[in-house]
Amino acid sequence: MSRLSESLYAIVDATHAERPLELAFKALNAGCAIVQLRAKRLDDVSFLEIATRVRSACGHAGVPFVVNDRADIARLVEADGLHLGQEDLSIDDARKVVGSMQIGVSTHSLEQAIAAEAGGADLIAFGPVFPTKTKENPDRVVGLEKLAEVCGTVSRPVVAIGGITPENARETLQAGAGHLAVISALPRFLDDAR
Ligand code: TZP
Ligand code: MG
Repeated sequence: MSRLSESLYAIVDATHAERPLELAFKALNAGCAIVQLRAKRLDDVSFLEIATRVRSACGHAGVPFVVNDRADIARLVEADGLHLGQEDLSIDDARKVVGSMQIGVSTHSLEQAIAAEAGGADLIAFGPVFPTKTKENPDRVVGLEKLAEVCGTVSRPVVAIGGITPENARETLQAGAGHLAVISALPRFLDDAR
């Protein structure tokens, strides 16, 4: 059975993690597949500084680095990807800033997932699959059946997000998710990977 860390889309949340850089380095050491930096309440200078350092670490590790929300910062640090929510820039507008960079889009229904793919998303994040306390005003829990439906419908890779833990990781992958995006349980996944 494959190691879970290989399926990990590690979201380093600078609002929730005490030491975001340390967490990013740990995730890379554990062999995670992708690192995303999320910073809802960080000033621009700090966001750019952390993004520059995580970008560099990801480059050395050969792991794709994704910036959440901020097309400008993604471009400045030459990230591999930008991640957009339903209320962020449209894919078309973001492309004017980041060009051909990979763009992921958060979706919360089958309709949104289909629309994101039609709009040119390279990757579809779908959730919350399970209840989550991390996101402010989270959308309704979608569950594993809906995840499987989305995975069976869209052609782009699907990343499952929301309430994913080492306990529910396997069933989430079995539903068809390519990767597991994790914020609060990330330290637990990394401890398990040692
Ligand atoms: N989008 C949907 S759920 C979520 C986001 C950003 C939060 C995921 O955090 P956690 O702690 O892994 O549930
Ligand atoms: Mg967003």
